[in-house]
Amino acid sequence: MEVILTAATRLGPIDSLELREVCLPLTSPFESNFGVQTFKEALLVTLKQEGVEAYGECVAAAAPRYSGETISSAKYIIREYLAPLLFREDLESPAHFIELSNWIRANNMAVATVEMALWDLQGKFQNKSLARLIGGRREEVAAGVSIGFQHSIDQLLNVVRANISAGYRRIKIKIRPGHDLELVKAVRSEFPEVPLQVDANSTYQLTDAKALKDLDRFQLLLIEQPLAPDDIIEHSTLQKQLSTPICLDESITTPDNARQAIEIGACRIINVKPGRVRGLLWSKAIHDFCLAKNVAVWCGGMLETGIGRAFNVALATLPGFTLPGDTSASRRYFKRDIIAKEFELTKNGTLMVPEGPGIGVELDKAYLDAYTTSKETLPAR
Ligand code: OSB
Ligand code: MG
Repeated sequence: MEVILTAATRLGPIDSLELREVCLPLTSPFESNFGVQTFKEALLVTLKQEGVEAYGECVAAAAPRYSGETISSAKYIIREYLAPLLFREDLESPAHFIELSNWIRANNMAVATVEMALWDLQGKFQNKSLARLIGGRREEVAAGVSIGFQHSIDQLLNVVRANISAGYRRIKIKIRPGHDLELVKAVRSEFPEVPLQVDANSTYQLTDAKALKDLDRFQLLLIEQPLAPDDIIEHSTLQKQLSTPICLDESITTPDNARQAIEIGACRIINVKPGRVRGLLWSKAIHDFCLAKNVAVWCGGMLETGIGRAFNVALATLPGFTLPGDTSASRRYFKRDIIAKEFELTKNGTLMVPEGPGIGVELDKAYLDAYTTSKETLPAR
């Protein structure tokens, strides 16, 4: 795509913003502490400016389980408070947008949706891939896979086996009290060497420390988010009792709380999801701090469509992303993704980083329209 622009030092005012909800069938049901998902409901935004389209994807779900945000709350925040910032003459950049929206408490997922679309727009205007725009140098990123709860241990082993054969570089399984030791033990006995980690999605309490301590002998890469999101202090108490590194996901919402969590020893690894931390600017700030402190980071996922996946992949090209991400191929999630050229797993167990301008993926618009459940355009005309 050729984009020729008059010396674009500013992004604003944006011509229009479209809010679109889609509902895509998943390849297989995904069961976690948040329930069983058979569809992915996603809120997508499209910014239009001087004939260029830029995209963003909100990681909020329909219900406020993983975080307090929902698709509806994000739409409300975007419509009422964020869209007006886009229509300002003086809007300069994603960083300027973050500054202008700084007064908005919480609602990180809503802000991230628009911030990321602005990065895509900036990349397209400057004819640079998002990965290069943010300073990433990798051409491919290591892919792990997150496996939900299964009906039986045999079924879990089947799924793990299939994903290892497919070439995924790391396996993550979900655990919860009463469904932890037996699962880890089964996977470890069949796959003694596979890089393995577990995700508890806040299902444990400090009084369950013994059950988590029992996992120390299985050489797990990490235990993700054992305790409640606000329990930073309790995580530091727990980490002292475990040799396996704790990795925080839900708890980490800002560069400041990431720094505090590391300073008090609440975690030794961070799962960065740009959609959870207001977008790429804060993701990069968390990355930069962790890199300086020698704390590993990796890029998590929220079952994103090809749009959100492209942002995650670009982020994971930064040097501090040293562990494989939950950045799996399109096919692991969807019968069919909304992008024209789906993300595929390479022979090396990686995803290739798109090289085109911005997020570098094109939409399959007819398919997208067929799976759209609602659409509105701002400013309302
Ligand atoms: O906790 O990492 C999580 C999916 C939805 C919400 C939260 C989480 C997840 C996953 C899947 O584990 C990650 C992915 O493959 O996108
Ligand atoms: Mg998680």
